[in-house]
Amino acid sequence: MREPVTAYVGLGANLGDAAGTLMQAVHQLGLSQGVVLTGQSSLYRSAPVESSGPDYINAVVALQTHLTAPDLLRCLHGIEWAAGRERPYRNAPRTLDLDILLYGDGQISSAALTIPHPRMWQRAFVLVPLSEIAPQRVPAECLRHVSEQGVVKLL
Ligand code: PH2
Ligand code: MG
Ligand code: MG
Repeated sequence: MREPVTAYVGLGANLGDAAGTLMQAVHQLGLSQGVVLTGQSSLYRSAPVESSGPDYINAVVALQTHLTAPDLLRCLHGIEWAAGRERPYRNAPRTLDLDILLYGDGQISSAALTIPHPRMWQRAFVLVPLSEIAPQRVPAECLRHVSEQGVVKLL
């Protein structure tokens, strides 16, 4: 079998019971074939960035996986679908968004998938929870760069 890879997945939602949906998604991810959860950040609240609607709830999880990145993406899409995700237009408010942020040290650029996630380095709602569980993966300069973006850690 392939060596397991450490991947980081960003979770976000701003429709319905966003915090509840995120926690349910983490649970579903932990039950997924070929995935072992190894870390979970706190939940964070932030205003929509290039999006609209209510404030978002965001978090990041770490996992070990034998899945390839495309298979992991398919798994995430299944969990999004089960949470009622619709895609009426780009960056529409959503019940659940699951993004692969990092997949080991891999770099992938295909029509379906870009890793590292292309916008993660500009977004506090990704970098702040990621730095909570994997500070070694977030350059201090990137974190400083987004420090003006309001992200509130929830208890
Ligand atoms: N996701 C987006 C666009 N904007 N803003 C916040 N605060 N949180 C998100 O998760 C988010 C966003 C596209 O995926
Ligand atoms: Mg996203
Ligand atoms: Mg997405």
